[in-house]
Amino acid sequence: MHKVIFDTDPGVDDAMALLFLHNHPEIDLIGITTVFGNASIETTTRNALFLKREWGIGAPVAKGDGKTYNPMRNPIDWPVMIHGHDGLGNIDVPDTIDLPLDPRPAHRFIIETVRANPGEVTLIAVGRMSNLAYALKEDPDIAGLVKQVIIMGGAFDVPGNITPAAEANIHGDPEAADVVMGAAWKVVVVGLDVTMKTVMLRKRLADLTAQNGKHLKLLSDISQFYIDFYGQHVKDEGMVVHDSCACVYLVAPELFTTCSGAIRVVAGGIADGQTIQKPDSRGFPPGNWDDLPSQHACIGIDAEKVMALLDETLVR
Ligand SMILES: [Ca+2]
Repeated sequence: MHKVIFDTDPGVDDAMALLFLHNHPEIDLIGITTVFGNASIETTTRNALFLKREWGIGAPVAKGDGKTYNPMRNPIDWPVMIHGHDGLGNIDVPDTIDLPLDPRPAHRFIIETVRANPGEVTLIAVGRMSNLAYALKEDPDIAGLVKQVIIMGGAFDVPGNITPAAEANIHGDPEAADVVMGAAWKVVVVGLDVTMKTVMLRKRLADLTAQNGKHLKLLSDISQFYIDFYGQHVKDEGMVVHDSCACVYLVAPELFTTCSGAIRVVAGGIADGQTIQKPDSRGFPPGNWDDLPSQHACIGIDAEKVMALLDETLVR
């Protein structure tokens, strides 16, 4: 069993990823930590509690601080045109959910849960990297106690999605992402190079919902607004399933190819939030990538098999 803490900003594609983690028989979801990005921290946390309640998920929810690693960063508008005003596709999520939060802030929940399960926990981070960076700042030694970190974010040999240089999760907190990439733990970056190839068609989601209406009806309702947005960008009416793609990596890494090397994140200037890897196979004069751990950027994917595994798990 893979013990997982899911660090998330629900978020439509986050909701699908959460259902994948909840349904997969080899995954033990032991915590959900919330971060801001697709919506405010209040909204993403309320949404995490809502999905927990609706899908009967046992894992506790711990709320993030809702602050970038560098407090001087200017706030970015919430992407309401993609995720809706409620962060879940404008389905009228109740204002409050009558479920308790874990009393700890997200970064401390991560620290204490990792310390209680040394060497066993995978962190899957599909929002901004703020909580992970704050956890490392408070307790740098957890890097050696985490099994691996899988993140959805970044873009290496393809354009970004919020600027030509940057992917949104990284762009929302570049200083945090640079801390996460530079820490002495194994990071696998599942970025736009591969996620843009994983598309859930509207029709396919309807077919899956017909097979298992109980949980998928809600997911389908949540997803329609996002598909309306992505429909302009994706052929055949579908949605890119960024966050699910990162979760599939956990149980089927053989469906991905990776490039190893130190990764840095640009902070400031026109390329703010850009991810740049120094491949281990290339030599360069001394520079800013030296003496950092070699991380793993996904550069190839068997998208058909990834989507088949996603389909099969969502209908369980
Ligand atoms: Ca997300």
